This record gives sequence, C-alpha cells and structure tokens, in this order.
Amino acid sequence: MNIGRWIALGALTIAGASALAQTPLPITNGSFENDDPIFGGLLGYNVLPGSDVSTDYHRTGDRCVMLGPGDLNNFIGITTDTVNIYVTGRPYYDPSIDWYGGNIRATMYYLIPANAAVDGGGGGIRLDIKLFNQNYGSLDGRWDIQGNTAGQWVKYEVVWNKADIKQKVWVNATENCEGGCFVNNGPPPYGVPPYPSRVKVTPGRWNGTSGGGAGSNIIYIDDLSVVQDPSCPADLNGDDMVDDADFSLFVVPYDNLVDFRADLNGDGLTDDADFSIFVVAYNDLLCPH
Ligand SMILES: [Ca+2]
Ligand SMILES: [Ca+2]
Repeated sequence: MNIGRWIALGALTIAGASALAQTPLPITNGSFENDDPIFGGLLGYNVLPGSDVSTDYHRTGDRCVMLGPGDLNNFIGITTDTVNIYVTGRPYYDPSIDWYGGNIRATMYYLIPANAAVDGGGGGIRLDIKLFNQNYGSLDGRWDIQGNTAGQWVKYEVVWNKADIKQKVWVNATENCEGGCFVNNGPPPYGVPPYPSRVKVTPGRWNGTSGGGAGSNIIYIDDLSVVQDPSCPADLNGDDMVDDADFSLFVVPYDNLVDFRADLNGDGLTDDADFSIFVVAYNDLLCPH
C-alpha cells in the first residue's frame, strides 16, 4: 500500500469518527410516515392550519408534509411541542439537548415543483430551546426557501452555535426579557440554572415581512432530523477545541461573577471553580470523544 493510500484512509477514519460523535436527538417520525395510533394526525407534531401530510411527493417512504400556500402574516408549519401521551410524565415531543453539549444542527429536505415556484412566504426552520415548556431562547427561521427546485429534493440545514444559545439565554434572563421576564424567580442569574434541556423544532414558512410577504404555492418537506455536534463543556464556541477563542468567551462572564455563560460545574456562576475546569481542558486542547 502506498503512502497516499494510507493518508486517504486516515482522513476517512477521522471523518467517520467525527460523524459518529454527533449525538442524534430523538426526533419522532422525522420521515412523516406515521399517524398517531389513537388520536390520528401526524405523530409527534402539532400540524398548524395550512400544513398537511401529502402523498404527492416523498423523499423516503410514502409521504411528506406540505406547507402552504398561506395568507399574509400567517405562519404555517409543524412543530414538536405537542404532548407525548405514550411516555410516563407526558413530556413534549421536543428533542432533548445537552446544555454543555455542542451546536444544534437541524436538517430537512424540501421540494418545489418547477411549474409552481414559491414567491414570498419563504420556508425554513425555527428552533427554540426550552426547559419543560418554557421558552428560554429562539433562533428564528431564515425563511429563505423560495423559487423552485425543479422537482428535486434539496437539503436545508440550520446550525445554532452553542455560544449564541448561551448568549440568548443570558440576554433573556437578565436584560430585555424577550418574550416576557420568565426567569425572574431568584437573584441573578434569575433562576438559571436549571438550564434548558430541550429544543422545539418548527419547520414552516412565515408569510410576513421577514418571509417576503404572502406566499404562493407549496413547499414540500421530508426527512427532518436534529443532531448535537461534538463538543465538550469548556469548548464554548463549539469547534471541538478548547483554545484562545474559548478563553475570550470565558473571561467576560468570569469577570462579573454573576454570569452562567461559562459555568462549567452547574452552579450558575462563572468563578474560580470553573476556571480550574477550563484550564485543564485548555491544556488538553482537543475535546475528548
Ligand atoms: Ca472552541
Ligand atoms: Ca460555576
């Protein structure tokens, strides 16, 4: 075997390990094949008016979900915040996340027929992180799915960086209380932790100004999935290494001592105990997987 072949195999091994290290989150019925056996309707999702299951197209299985068309300022979509009666405690179908884990990555495929292009009311995926059913931060959709795909399935992906998630929760907890001051049940940092532990996933289309206005025609979607990228707690920017970029993110909350954005031991504060954990990871550089 020549050296080039060895190098190629080595690269494949590394890529494979990285892919395996992602944590697939337990999204239910991502191919949209199943109805709820008792109540009917799409298993695992709230189906908002204007959306429905379709057998006109499918990327896998026999079915997909159709979004639209919609009226101006209507939101059309499906969302995972519906009660799972089949599990003790009746949690929502929202997939679980690890607050100390990596970036959240949601993927789906979409299809728009060549003769029915979408103009306005673009599609996308909105993500909300939650503790139980309380929303602690939102990544609004880009609503940029437009035009047509010539009848082909096209991959669409949204990545929510872990540092941005923590920043969003911090702002919501302490500053402008976006969506209401929901974490005001204690001294700073206002009841956080416990930290958000779930992500509500909402593929849809927004027929408002940010989505380009009232949308024409239909966006078909299939094969929704969510994963959490490889990371370790001290890797604050989610690139799988603990280096100077993470230190820059660490020192801001470390300096004020009432801030959970770089809390590594779960007590809600970023202090010397967290610094001790950080320096060990910084010295190791690479996240252990
Ligand atoms: Ca990093
Ligand atoms: Ca701490």
